Amino acid sequence: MHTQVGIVGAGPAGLLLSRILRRAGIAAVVLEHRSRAYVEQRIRAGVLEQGTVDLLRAAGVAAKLDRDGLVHRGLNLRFEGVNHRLDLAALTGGSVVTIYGQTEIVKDLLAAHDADGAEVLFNLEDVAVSGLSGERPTITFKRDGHTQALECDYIAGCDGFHGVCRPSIPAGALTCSERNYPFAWLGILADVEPSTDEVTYANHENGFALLSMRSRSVSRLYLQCDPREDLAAWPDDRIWDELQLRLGTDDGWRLRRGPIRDRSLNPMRSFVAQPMQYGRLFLAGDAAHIVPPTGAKGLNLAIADVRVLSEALIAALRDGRTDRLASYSDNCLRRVWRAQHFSWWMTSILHNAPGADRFARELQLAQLRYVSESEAAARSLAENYTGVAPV
Ligand code: FAS
Ligand code: PHB
Repeated sequence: MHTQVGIVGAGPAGLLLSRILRRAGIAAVVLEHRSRAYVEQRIRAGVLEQGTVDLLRAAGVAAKLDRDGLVHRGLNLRFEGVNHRLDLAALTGGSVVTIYGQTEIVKDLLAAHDADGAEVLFNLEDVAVSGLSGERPTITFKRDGHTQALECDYIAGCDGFHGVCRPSIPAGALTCSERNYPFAWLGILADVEPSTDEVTYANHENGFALLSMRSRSVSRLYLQCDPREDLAAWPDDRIWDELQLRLGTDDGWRLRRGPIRDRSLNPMRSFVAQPMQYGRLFLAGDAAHIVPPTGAKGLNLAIADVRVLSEALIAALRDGRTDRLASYSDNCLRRVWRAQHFSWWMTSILHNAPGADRFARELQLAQLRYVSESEAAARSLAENYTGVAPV
């Protein structure tokens, strides 16, 4: 078998890349080792930058997003018992974010593939890539017990942090940088009306908490916990009590409670592999970089990589120009590192690291007060959060 672009991974990066390439007349095949049901139900990100919304619209997969997405013009920071709203739109000359679950984006992209008759290969085993430095990189995989080979002109590694593409690059060809954080997020999805109109981040002496949402009737909340936490030790009441404590304000604000239909423990890390390419393999999304979700950047970074990679692949395969492929990694990494810094900074001012001393705590509060009182400081956060910060 042969295709122009073999795409490993049916997450948002792989599916959007496939969609854009196919609309440009480029042949692409998506290969996924999980089932379609698993991929569609994986609960992850929720905050979309305008650039992400724009690219989804341009790819013709934003009808539901435009109908159901919640446009947010601000966000809230809570600390020392007080809520501080940052007017993102006013601070950035009109930039906003849109709340729309990553699961919905994946479903919308799969529906578009269905409508086009574009096949996504699910439930594959032993996916592997080879021949990366040659003219015919190849993806091998097992399907229904039979090993098959897909020869490609190019391979896009969109297989996430735990995928096979990045590890297939010779160790000496990559420089990996990382930070592992001494805490994780316990996340819940609850069938209850969100208790704030906009995303709310809280720094409490017990730890970080976040109130987000997926619709006007579904809340998405997180609280900082130990990475080794046992979810069984967190019955519903304990989760709600701790969220109320950390998100509570001195004016008696109450958190609405409801049935929790999903809970998960998410480790926190910062990671970058550079360059994001080797031979005819190009990494996009979590396969190349991971950010702590505090800055709501992970999904947006993945989509931004796809914008650059899709344009470069189209230039090479349709127009015969390979210069943009040659500069793909350089064109991504400045944005990636800007998002890395912002995500690390948001994480450092909002989480209580185990063993943090008084000095560290006072530094956090000083930064939070500065962001809440200084227009210049607030504008910096707003520019980065909405994705309009200069890289
Ligand atoms: P993905 O990981 O989404 O997709 C990779 C795909 O490749 C998966 O379908 C996987 O099954 C497949 N794959 C892996 N190995 C394979 C193989 N060998 N062969 C074939 N297929 C293979 N970001 C935010 O902005 N906010 C959040 O709150 C947030 N929460 C997160 C919670 C969790 C648990 C995780 C892991 C990430 C979270 N993120 C969050 C980040 C997340 O949204 C990612 O940035 C986003 O999924 C990136 O998309 P992809 O790069 O497509 O990678
Ligand atoms: C979410 O809605 O899942 C979300 C919102 C903001 C974040 C991270 C996750 O920083």
